[in-house]
Amino acid sequence: MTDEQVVVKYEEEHIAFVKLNRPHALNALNYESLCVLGELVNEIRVRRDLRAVVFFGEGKAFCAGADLKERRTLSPDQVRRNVLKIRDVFTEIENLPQPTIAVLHGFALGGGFELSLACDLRYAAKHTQFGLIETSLAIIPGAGGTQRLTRLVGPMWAKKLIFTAERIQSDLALQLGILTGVEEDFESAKKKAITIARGIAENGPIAVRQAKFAINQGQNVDLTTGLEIESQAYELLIPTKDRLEALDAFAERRKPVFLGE
Ligand code: CO8
Repeated sequence: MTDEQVVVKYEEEHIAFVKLNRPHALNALNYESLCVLGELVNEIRVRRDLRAVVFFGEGKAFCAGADLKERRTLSPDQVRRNVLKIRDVFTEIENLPQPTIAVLHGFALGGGFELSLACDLRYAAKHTQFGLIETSLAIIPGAGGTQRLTRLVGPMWAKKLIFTAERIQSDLALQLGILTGVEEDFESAKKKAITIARGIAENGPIAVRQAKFAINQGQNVDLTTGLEIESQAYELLIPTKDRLEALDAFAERRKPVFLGE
């Protein structure tokens, strides 16, 4: 480990912020960053008071992908270790019970783009460049990109983007359904993400988690199974105090206060 804090977590009210913090390397992901990222994600997972998570990058980019300088020094087994690690960490991010939002600016390339694809929502600054550029390095997207991008944009566009390794700008990424929204610059994209996170945090937290669970689990199953997952997720909400609080608040013409109980 180095003295540098390669990934930083802080919290504001019910929202966790995870900042990639290797700006001198455009937040490229080395093995240490992946390990710290994984630890922080697992700390967030068990926190009932955290209701949304915002990921962003320090400096002039979100993330330029795998650390190519480190990669050059690795044996094939160490490369396998890194690929397994990145895949596991991104799956842990995807499976976080809290909604996740990525704020993208500068570059979101390779593993950096794949990290954002593991998040639920993506807001980008106008001039951000996106690309699953791995085939230009004689590898393929190995951190979920071939699967998650395809589910978002369909196989034709996923193939075009991955085969050509092209970098696209925010406007096309928005058009393709990769982005939830585009803002003028990093600050406004982050502000937008925080506004969305705060809005989410005001809703019933158990309901939001159950909704995320039902959507994620239902994506890869047939409709009948998906409807059964939804029904079970709903069932868990019936005995909650928050559900009764919502009904009381409606009757009393006030805003509900949800405690996550
Ligand atoms: N790894 C390490 N260092 C990097 C990386 C990187 N990916 N990207 C940028 N840097 C460093 C540069 O070397 C430079 O450092 P220094 O000043 O010490 O030389 C600093 O960041 C700033 O970069 P540039 O001067 O190059 O900045 P530019 O604005 O001129 O260019 C680019 C920005 C276009 C993003 C350019 O830096 C670039 O092409 N970077 C490489 C992008 C890339 O190919 N990423 C890898 C994609 S493949 C991948 O992510 C595979 C993931 C799959 C699983 C991985 C398991 C771990």
